[in-house]
Amino acid sequence: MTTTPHIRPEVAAEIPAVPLTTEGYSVLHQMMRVRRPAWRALPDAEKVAIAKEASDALAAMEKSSAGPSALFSLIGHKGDLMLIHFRESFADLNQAELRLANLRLSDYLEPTTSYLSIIELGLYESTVKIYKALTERGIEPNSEEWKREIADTLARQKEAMRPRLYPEIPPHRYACFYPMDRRRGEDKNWYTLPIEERARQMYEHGMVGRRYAGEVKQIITGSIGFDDWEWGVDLFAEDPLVFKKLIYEMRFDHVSAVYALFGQFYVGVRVPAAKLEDLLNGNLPH
Ligand code: 76R
Repeated sequence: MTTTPHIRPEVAAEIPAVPLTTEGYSVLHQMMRVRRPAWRALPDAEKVAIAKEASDALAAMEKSSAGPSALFSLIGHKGDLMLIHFRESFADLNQAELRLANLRLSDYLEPTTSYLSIIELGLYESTVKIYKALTERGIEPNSEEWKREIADTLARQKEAMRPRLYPEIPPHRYACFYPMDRRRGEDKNWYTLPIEERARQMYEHGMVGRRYAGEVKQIITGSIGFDDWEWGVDLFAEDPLVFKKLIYEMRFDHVSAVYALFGQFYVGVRVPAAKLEDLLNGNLPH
C-alpha cells in the first residue's frame, strides 16, 4: 500500500512542469536610426521646433504616471536611439508608440528593431515547494482547489514583489539589452529537465548574480508568445565593464553554459529627454 506521505512517482510525474511566474510592467524596447541626411537638410529653426516637440513629449513620458520611459544613445551600427517604455498594459505601450509615431521627429527616424515583453519574476523555489505541498495533501493538479491555492500563492508573491514588478527605469548611465532563449535541442533541452533540476540551476544562477547586486541592476522580462526570443535581459550600470564581467562569469553557470542562447546585444548611454536636441545635433550630453 502506498499510503506514505511521500510523493508517489506516478503523482510526481503529474506535477506541472511550468514554474509559476509573476508579472509586472509591460515593456517595449524601440531601436531607431536617425535619418541624418534628411535631418541635416532641415533649416535650423525647424530642427529646434521638431526637437523641442519630441523632447517635451519624451520628458512627459519619462515621468508618466502610466509608467516611465527612458532614452538611450546606442553605440554602434545597430541603431542610434533606444527607447525603453514600461507601461501598465500592452495597449498603453501601443499608445506610447503611436504618440511617438505622431511626432514630427518620426519623419526623421527609422525603426531598426523592437522588442516586446513583460517584467517577469520566475518563482522556481516557491513553485517546487507549493507543488509538493499540494501533492502531499492529495490535491489533484489543476483541480479547483489546486488552482485556488496557486492563485493565493501568486497573489501573495505579487504583493511582496510589487517594487520589483513595477520598478523605475534604473537611472544608471549605461544600459545593456539582449534577448535570449533556453536551448531546446535534441540532446540538451531545458524544457525536458525535471522542475527540481531547473530550480536548482536557477538558484545557482541567482547566487552568482547576487554578488553583483551593488554594481548592476537587472530586469528580466518574459517574451514567450510576444516576441522572437523567450526572455529579454536589461542590465543597468555606471560602468559598462560590469556587463562584461557579469555576463562572462554567468557563461560558466551550468544554466548558461549548457542552455543559454543569445540574440543581439545593444549597449546605450542614458540621455535625459530634455537633452534630445543636443543628441540629434551630434552632442552626447554629460
Ligand atoms: O530575480 C531574482 O533576483 C531571483 C533570482 C533570479 C531569477 C529567477 C535571477 C537573478 N535571474 C532570474 C531569472 Mn537572472 N540573469 C540572466 C542574465 O548572460 C547570461 O548568461 C544570462 C543573462 C543575466 C546577466 C542575469 C543576471 N535570469 C532569469 C531568467 C529567467 C529564466 C527562467 O525563469 O527560466 C533569465 C533568462 C535570466 C538571465 N540574474 C539574477 C542576474 C542577476 C545579476 C541576478 C541577481 C539579482 C539580485 O539578486 O540582485
